[in-house]
Amino acid sequence: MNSRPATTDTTADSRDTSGKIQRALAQPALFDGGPRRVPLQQAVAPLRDEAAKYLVERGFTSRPLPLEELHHHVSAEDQAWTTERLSRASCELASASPGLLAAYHDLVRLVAREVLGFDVVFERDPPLRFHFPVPAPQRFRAPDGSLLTHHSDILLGDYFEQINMWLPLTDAAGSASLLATPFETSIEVLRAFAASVGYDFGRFRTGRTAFYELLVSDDALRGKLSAACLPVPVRWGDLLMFDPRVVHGTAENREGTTRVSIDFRVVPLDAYERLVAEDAGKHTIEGHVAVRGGFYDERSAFQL
Ligand SMILES: O=C(O)CCC(=O)C(=O)O
Ligand SMILES: [Fe+2]
Repeated sequence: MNSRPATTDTTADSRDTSGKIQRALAQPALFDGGPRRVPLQQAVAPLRDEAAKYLVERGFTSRPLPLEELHHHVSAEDQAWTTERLSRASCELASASPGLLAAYHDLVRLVAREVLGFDVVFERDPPLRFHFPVPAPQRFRAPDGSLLTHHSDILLGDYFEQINMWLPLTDAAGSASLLATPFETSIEVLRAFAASVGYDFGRFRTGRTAFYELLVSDDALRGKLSAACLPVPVRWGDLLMFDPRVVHGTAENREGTTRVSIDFRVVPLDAYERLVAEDAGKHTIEGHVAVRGGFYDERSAFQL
């Protein structure tokens, strides 16, 4: 941790001793700033079927139902937000069902081979999220009471080299969908956050809560971000790929429809090898060591 008081430094570079944050934020945007939309309806149809079956297997519904109508059938208790995830019905894929996990692997294989055209390591156990039209909890609120879930996954420890994948299994628009900020504004806001933690890389990559606190205290920054971070309307099966520096978030769903989605992170295999060597294989993401067999699947996408 950088213990030098930020006020004695005159430039960001002098605080960011390794230059790591500066360099990472200066890299060109992936996908022209993205999110890039890739229509994959045919490949995603099995995931929709498996998600409907999972809900029956776990007793959330009595029969496989259209996912967008779930809020009429799942109990109010199972729709409510929990501390770890959007709702009790939400889960991690690997623990959900073998069918769902197999459909996820098929999709990762296709994305690497047909969409990206290069091999990647991929998240072993990503979330299947059910975003029901119910009130959100009081945490992560702005002073005006609106939900302030904005973040970049970099602030959760994810690597700058990552590609974020967000896959809706239902149509989604407005507050039911993902909120995303244009790349330039995202970088501007992340630079402001980096300055607020003295360009300390350790504080930056664990900065999710500090980022929220900065937004609460800085009205101008919060105003700029809230105005720029807007819903991305999607059809089910439209994969959104985006640069991990894109600041994104979840709104309180006021649309009267259920949104179901899977979000998973991938890292190009060559970047992964370099990062693991740099971090000596010790870095953790969400409590898992950021290595194959830990946060990432043992196999690369081409090995599936
Ligand atoms: O699905 C959401 O509402 C949030 C997703 C997210 O934060 C992510 O994909 O990293
Ligand atoms: Fe995220």
